[in-house]
Amino acid sequence: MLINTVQTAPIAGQKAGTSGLRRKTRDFMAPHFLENYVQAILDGIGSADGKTFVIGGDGRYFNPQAIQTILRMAAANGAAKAIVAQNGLLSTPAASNLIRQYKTDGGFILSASHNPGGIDEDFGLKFNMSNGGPATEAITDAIFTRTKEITEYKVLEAQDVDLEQIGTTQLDDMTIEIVDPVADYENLMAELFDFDAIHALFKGGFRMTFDAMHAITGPYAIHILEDVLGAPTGTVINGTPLPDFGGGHPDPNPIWAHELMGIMTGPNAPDFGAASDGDGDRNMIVGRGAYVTPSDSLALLTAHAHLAPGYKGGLAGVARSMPTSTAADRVAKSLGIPAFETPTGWKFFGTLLDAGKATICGEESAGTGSNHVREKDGLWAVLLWLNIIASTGKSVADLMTDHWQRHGRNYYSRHDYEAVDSDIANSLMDDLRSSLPNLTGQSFGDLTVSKADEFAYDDPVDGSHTSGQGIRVMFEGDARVVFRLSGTGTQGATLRVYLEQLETEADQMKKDPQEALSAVIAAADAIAQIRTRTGRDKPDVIT
Ligand code: VG1
Ligand code: CO
Repeated sequence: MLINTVQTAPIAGQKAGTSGLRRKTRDFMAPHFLENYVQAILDGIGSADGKTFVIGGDGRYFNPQAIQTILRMAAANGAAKAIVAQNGLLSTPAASNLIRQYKTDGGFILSASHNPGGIDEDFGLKFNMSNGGPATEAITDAIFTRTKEITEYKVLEAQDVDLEQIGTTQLDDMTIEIVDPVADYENLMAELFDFDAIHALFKGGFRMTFDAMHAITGPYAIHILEDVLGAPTGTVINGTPLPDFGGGHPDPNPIWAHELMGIMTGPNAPDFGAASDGDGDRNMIVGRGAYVTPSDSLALLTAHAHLAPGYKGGLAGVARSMPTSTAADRVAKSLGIPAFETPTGWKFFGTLLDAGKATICGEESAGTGSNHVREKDGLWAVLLWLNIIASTGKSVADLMTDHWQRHGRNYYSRHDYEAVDSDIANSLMDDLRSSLPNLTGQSFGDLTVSKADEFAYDDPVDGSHTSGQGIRVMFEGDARVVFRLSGTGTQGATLRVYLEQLETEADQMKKDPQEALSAVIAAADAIAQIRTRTGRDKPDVIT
């Protein structure tokens, strides 16, 4: 075999963000960039020698070429085997499942998730560990260190591998197993959910629209919803994965999934609507004329999960990321189970899931999942909702109204200011940080600050400490604002402002969220001077 050892310069500063490394596609395509990062990963995890990896991606531009490079490098670095999804198309949750099911040493997931795709857009690469979850901070730090010192990488000189045929092939000494990406995932879902009840629901005339947003979930959703569960053909829209996602942002929120929102609020709207993101790990849930915020979705799923066969014994606990609303905590309290609060990013749920402390986890950004894999899982959430609807016979709107009457309603919204000048964003956060000691007791309109801090986390399982995870300002009367800079953007900085206000009066549950939150929104601006500093008069995206 011909292994080339290529001399190269370090690619310093390639630090993985919230969910792997994301850069402009052209950066990833630049000479040696992808190769250096892949070698840094293989070095950062110890070595590739004798190991088995899962490889696949969300189908975006450069996915096929990048997979071939990773295969050649894994082989040159001594990997024993690669399990590759047919045509390299693999959703993030399905990848997590394959890593676990085949007891591999980890996997390479090629995705920039909700970021747009194309040669002028974004690409990403993430390494998941043998538990199926995103690499921990210790591993991503080791990879980052390697990016700064790397001087050479190993790559096999070989032809591209044909990834179209399911079966086994060789790349020199490395075995490549090409698998059907949907089959194993479908089996897992069939174990967790009452497929017969959902089948009967569709048979009874229940209608839904699933918007795959031209991203990876199309084939999974068409097979599971239409072929297996009997939903009518056409239930899944935008179901063919495209390298540029049809020019859209595959981000499942009312802004980017506006086609679905139009259908759900239009005449003849179906009973249920859902969408998923670029790599299939996030979800949007909407009833007829009733959008469900992700934080509320997590709370509702926590309250009703026992209706699905996979969770009939109840939940060990629920975990949410810090900026996610406290709605799930209120359910946990009523169920008598623990609620955990972690930093943003799925990697922080891994230890809790592995230790059996949490069964369901979720984030305000529309990621929900459970201990069935170690990633958030868009279709899983959709199927659990369908299972709950089938078991209760209630509509989405009625389920939510009942939920609020029982637990109170946490009005919630996230305001994003995108592509802000990095210096401006950083100084805004720095100044906020320095103002923290003086905030307590100050009033902004009718709201008085009860506590203000910067979130840090001590993992209750492995004891690891993570700091600088967002600035929280709590107000008397169960209101809160959180300020945080995104770790997934590729252009300038994105400031995320998370707003929350609890309402427990039964007759106050039907307000427009922006209206219900107006006092918190005003306080947030007064505290951080967002408009003055960024020169923006409103957020770019409100979800
Ligand atoms: C965003 C979300 C976060 C999510 C992350 C990855 O991160 O806020 O909750 O875990 O995306 O999701 P940030 O740092 O931009 O706020 V995905 O679907 O892009 O893998
Ligand atoms: Co995603």
